[in-house]
Amino acid sequence: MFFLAYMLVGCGGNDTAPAAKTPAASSLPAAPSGTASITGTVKYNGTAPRRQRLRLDEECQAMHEGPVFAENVIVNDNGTLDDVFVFIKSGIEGGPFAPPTDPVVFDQRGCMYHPHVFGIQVGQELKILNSDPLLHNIHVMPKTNRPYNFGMPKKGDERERAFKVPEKDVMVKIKCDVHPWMHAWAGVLPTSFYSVSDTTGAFDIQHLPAGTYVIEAWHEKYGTATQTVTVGDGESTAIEFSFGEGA
Ligand SMILES: [Cu+2]
Repeated sequence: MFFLAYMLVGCGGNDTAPAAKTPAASSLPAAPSGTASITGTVKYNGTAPRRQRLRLDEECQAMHEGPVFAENVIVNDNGTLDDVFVFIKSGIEGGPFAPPTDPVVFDQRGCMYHPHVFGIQVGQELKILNSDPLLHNIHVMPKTNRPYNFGMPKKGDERERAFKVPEKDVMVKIKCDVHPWMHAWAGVLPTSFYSVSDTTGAFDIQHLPAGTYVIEAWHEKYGTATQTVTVGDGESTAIEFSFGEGA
């Protein structure tokens, strides 16, 4: 395993290192910022698929009162889609930019990942928690950054990591090698101009400079869709994405 990791680095793969706490990180220029915003909704077309019940093992199921359902497709009560990652695909030049000082918290609780889909800026701390009294294994599978994999055996375990460079395909799968139903997705970007659709299908990308942007929406099952949006200072432009059977 160590040899493989060495080979990946040796072949020019980019490292995924512990969170940077060096002065160098704060000397980076601030990310572009403005008063424009892009908001909207992700609609679901068609008949909402029934959520699949997960077959947790006994130890994990014991932490839940009732059945636990898959999070790969969640159609909200209002006919929208939850957990769609919406981000600025192009239109912001330059970088790297100073990452936010707040970490992104990623928890393992009830043998599920929380959140299921999240965004993180390059260089931003990813704080990984284990809230369960059992062993989980964090297996992070980027394509541009270096993959890694470690166990977190106890409740209260905490580890910090960061992505060093933007991911070519943005989305990084994270899974647990102990519990096959556990997986999550991180969108790794050069800026924090992203949003994840919520339980009403809404997303909201704030503090943009005026400009023309390609916005991409990504869903775990239904793939991607893009739109080009021009937004001016102080303006908020609403857009809509559609996924599903009839999209
Ligand atoms: Cu696990």
